[in-house]
Amino acid sequence: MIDFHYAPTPNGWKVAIMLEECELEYQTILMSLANGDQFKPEFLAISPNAKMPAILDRPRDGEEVSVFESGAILIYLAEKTDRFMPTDAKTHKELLEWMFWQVGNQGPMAGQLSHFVNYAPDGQDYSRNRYAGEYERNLAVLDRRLEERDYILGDYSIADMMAFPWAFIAKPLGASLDEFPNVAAWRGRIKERPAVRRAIDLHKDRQNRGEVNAGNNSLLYNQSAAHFRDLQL
Ligand SMILES: N[C@@H](CCC(=O)N[C@@H](CS)C(=O)NCC(=O)O)C(=O)O
Repeated sequence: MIDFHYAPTPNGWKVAIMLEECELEYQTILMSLANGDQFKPEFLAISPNAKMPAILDRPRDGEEVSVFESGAILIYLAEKTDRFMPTDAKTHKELLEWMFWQVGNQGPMAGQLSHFVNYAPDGQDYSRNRYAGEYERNLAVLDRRLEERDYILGDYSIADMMAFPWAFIAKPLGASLDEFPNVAAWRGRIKERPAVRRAIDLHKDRQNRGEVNAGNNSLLYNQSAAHFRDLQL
């Protein structure tokens, strides 16, 4: 059984998609980021950066393993199941390149853009434009990569699961995919996968009833910074 510490955000969806694709046995531990679940000692014990997603794998016949950072989690699950990860040396090298591209480029730029689109006070045009430009630059990088392929590595893999969620929400982030037809087609292909639909819909009933608060508001971000300042004192 895998404990999946989760809130319904793009970073959470990456892991939800892989768990659903592999039909692994898991239970979600739904987090309220706005209420500070990420700072609870039991969560920090498995995710020291105080961010979800994180997992605790509790195999019947082995030792418990905790993993934080979405990319590390997907690689761990791909190695555990032997699925969605290429084994030949050249494509494996490309997998690492695109995983690192996602966590070092697309993810942080999209996350910051989301903050400025959704939560920052008005009058932050420089920052918002900076992140919008970087988000679109990353869409352009992905679009070029998809010119002659259906998926980032040719076959569907964890590289696609990493990059899909932030492209999935391009419109709410204020970006159009019209200029990125390869990304638009790739997004459409992935969106129709049953496992992806199940992952995105995880706890949707509870979200609709207002019981789930992913809660990335500006208060949360300020709390987060303050929490770490306190820890350093
Ligand atoms: N690089 C991390 C990013 C994770 C991340 O930013 N998680 C956000 C939600 S999408 C979070 O837990 N935020 C809580 C906070 O900032 O206090 C990953 O890919 O796992």
